[in-house]
Amino acid sequence: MIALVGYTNAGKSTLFNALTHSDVLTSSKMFATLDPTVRAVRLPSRRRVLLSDTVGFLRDLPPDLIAAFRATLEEVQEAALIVQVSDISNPNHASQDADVMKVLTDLGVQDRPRLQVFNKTDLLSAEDLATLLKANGRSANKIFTSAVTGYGLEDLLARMDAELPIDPLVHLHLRIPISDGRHLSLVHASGTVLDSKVLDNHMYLEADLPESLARRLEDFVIPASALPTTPTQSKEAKI
Ligand SMILES: Nc1nc2c(ncn2[C@@H]2O[C@H](COP(=O)(O)OP(=O)(O)OP(=O)(O)O)[C@@H](O)[C@H]2O)c(=O)[nH]1
Ligand SMILES: [Mg+2]
Repeated sequence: MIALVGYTNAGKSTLFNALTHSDVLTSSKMFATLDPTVRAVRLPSRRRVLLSDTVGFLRDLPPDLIAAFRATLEEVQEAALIVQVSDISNPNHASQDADVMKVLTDLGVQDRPRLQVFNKTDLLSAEDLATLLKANGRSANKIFTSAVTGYGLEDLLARMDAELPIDPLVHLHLRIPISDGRHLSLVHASGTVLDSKVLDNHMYLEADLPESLARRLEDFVIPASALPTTPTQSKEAKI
């Protein structure tokens, strides 16, 4: 999981849409509307990862936003990579970034692999952008983007690929309530479902999943000792 974080209005959701637009998988479509803030994105290495959009940070968050904000913090805490987005055209962006960094520190994720994305470069003059690029070079974990024009998005995907730790696949049997669209969509979006059936209001799934996601789904895993023997045998026979 990669989490997009940043101050409100930085362009996280626009970036999220631009990055995931072409990768809405057929298998996850039925769940797509249930959790619009987590979607799969394909990296240049062809591996597929989950990208999570979060509620923007804001000084003096209004009370009705606090609940939504807290819910997304969990995604940030579990993220293998944090992508911090800021609006480079906003003259206050440095102080906003400092606020965001404070929140990340409060969450204990200040040392998590992190990329810094300076978005809305299309609002800068060509000279200002050139100066910034020159000052930052291609060093550090800084990427300049425009979610509107698509500038820098390929670079961003490549950097995500490079920074994201290796996440090997594990083979699992899961039992998830049908009503739990959120977890079902996670399995479909980032894993390969080999077999599924519905029984007693639960979806029984056999899937290959990235280890990081498997950890999130711990509560739903059916231990090998509890598996009925027949389906396993027929599966092996097929292979
Ligand atoms: N010019 C320009 N506008 C952008 C860019 N990215 C986003 N915007 C605009 O900035 C505004 C805010 O974008 P959002 O994607 O909603 O910002 P956000 O970070 O998700 O905001 P919150 O959800 O409040 O945290 C919208 O009007 C977008 O169209 C960009 O690269 N260039
Ligand atoms: Mg948003």
